[in-house]
Amino acid sequence: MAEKSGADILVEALCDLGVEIVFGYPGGAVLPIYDALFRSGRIKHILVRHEQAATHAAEGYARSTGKPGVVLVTSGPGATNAVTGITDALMDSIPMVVITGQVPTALIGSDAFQEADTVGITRHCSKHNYLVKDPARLGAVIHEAFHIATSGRPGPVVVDIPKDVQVATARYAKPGPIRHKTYRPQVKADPAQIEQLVDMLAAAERPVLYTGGGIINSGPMASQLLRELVRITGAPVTSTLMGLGAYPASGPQWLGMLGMHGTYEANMAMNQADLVVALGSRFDDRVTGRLDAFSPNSRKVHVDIDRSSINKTVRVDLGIVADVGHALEDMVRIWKARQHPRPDTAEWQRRIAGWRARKSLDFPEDGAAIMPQRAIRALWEATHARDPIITTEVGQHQMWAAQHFGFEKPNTWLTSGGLGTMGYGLPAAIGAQLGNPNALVIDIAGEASIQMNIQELATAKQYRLPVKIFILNNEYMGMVRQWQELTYESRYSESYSDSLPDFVKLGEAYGWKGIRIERPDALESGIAAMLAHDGPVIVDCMVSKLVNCFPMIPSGAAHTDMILQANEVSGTMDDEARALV
Ligand SMILES: Cc1cc2nc3c(=O)[nH]c(=O)nc-3n(C[C@H](O)[C@H](O)[C@H](O)COP(=O)(O)OP(=O)(O)OC[C@H]3O[C@@H](n4cnc5c(N)ncnc54)[C@H](O)[C@@H]3O)c2cc1C
Ligand SMILES: Cc1ncc(C[n+]2csc(CCOP(=O)(O)OP(=O)(O)O)c2C)c(N)n1
Repeated sequence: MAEKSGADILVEALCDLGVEIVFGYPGGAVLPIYDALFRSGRIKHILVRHEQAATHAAEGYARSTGKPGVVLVTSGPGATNAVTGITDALMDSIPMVVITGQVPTALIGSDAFQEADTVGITRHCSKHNYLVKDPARLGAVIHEAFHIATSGRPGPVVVDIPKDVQVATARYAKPGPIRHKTYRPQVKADPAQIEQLVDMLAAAERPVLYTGGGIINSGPMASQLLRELVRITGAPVTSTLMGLGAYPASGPQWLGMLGMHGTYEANMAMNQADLVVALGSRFDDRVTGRLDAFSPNSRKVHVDIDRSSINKTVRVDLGIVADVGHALEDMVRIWKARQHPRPDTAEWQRRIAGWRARKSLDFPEDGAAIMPQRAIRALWEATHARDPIITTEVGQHQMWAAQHFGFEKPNTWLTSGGLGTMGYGLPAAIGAQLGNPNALVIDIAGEASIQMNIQELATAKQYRLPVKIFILNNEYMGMVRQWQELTYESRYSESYSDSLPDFVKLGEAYGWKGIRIERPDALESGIAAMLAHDGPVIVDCMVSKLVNCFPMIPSGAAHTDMILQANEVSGTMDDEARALV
């Protein structure tokens, strides 16, 4: 077997792993790899305009396709620019492999040109990382990196490759199945625990399924099984921000999202439940609110592939380590084998209907200006038949999208949940469009967030990607302004953008079509014009400036202390609920 350079080994290993697309940006410390990519011609390289965008594009590709995203950046600033996206992928459990160039081995530690301690910097924000010093190990390391990124709880893995290792030669053969010494994620649950869970579900009078991003991670089958479990048990379903689409928003048992900006019915059901079954969700603080008041009367079960997630913030009565897809399959099988009838939860459903009747997502209209919630609903009306993929930036627009755009399918909602990274949405849309060339992909944005990776307009243009950006332009960093209004007596410190670009002209400068929507009566026609154009379009939708996003549970408050609208600031708990707490 002939020897090859480390760079050629890397490219061959990526091909063996089925990698079709790499998001990257070149530099001195990765030139041998760029040369190997050029000579091979087997992998499509997407040249982004900033390394942070490469990582978010890889996340968007991964979340929308289920395949790992791959990133290639140079040493020093290339690697440090990628750190935000690596951290984002860790927080949201996104499978990603990031290849970074490093200065030659002999220069490591000498403050060489463009040297950064990439392994040190990414130690706490990656699932695992490597510094490869021997070209003979490179092939095996790449295969192992993909195994770790995609198995168990998915996450980002960084492989730092010094330039001399890219040039030196060694032999490479595709390895067999990876068997790591210590890393063995548990995917099948203990059968006795699933039996116990089924017993608990059959006996519950007020059950709630609290689903999360883990169901999306597990693959489309898990969503199908969740739907089947709900059909046979009749249990109501809520979801975290990260799990939207796993159960359809049009489904009969759908409670809506829970947590800080969740619906009244979802949070009240969690508060009053006698059984909470967490399926691939992690009891995030935006979900639990005040911990000692979180679902005080329920028994709790947590199904999670990451053992360390269980009992991390909320103590549960039954912790089940498993891939949630396998656990759901076992639950459905056992429930059916026992021929359990659908439990009679009529009384529970009646109470939920009462909470739902408060219509917590309703909003007042502003005759003169476009209400942002109305804009999201109009976007949904015009596009839902095409099953669009929606990405977002971070802020009020993100929450309004989560509340008002009904998601029916998994892998169609891509958002930065754990890190809350402004600048995520446009590159994520680019990655999603590349992974789903025929899909309608829309980034719902705020005018502040979109500027954080605005340079990526050029990337979409270069690769002829018909991505749409829909900006809800309120001229404020709206989410910051809302917190300032509610907790700092409306002292709007630095949350107004005095100088904004003309987004229509900016889009045109990059070769995009630009559309401005200014009045409520132009909303539908503006959206239609956006959809009619088969290239990239940026829409600057001017919305009512001072609207707040409700419902809202103030940070650290209990689910029962929800603000429904500005004039209903507390005490939304109904008498029935008050009696039980
Ligand atoms: C401005 C803003 C406001 C927000 N408000 C809200 C809000 O109101 N409500 C809300 O819900 N969130 C909100 N979030 C998001 C929040 O910060 C968290 O990101 C989110 O709640 C976490 O979702 P999750 O529990 O589904 O966990 P994820 O981060 O998706 O983690 C998934 C969990 O499932 C496990 N898992 C992964 N794969 C599998 C598998 N195959 N099988 C089994 N388990 C698996 C993981 O180990 C992990 O524990 C907000 C974010 C922002 C930026
Ligand atoms: C990189 C980054 N910096 C700061 C923040 C804090 N932050 C959260 S929301 C927000 C304002 C977002 O404004 P905009 O994009 O206009 O959206 P809006 O809330 O108005 O819908 C800020 C600054 C963040 N989430 N990410």
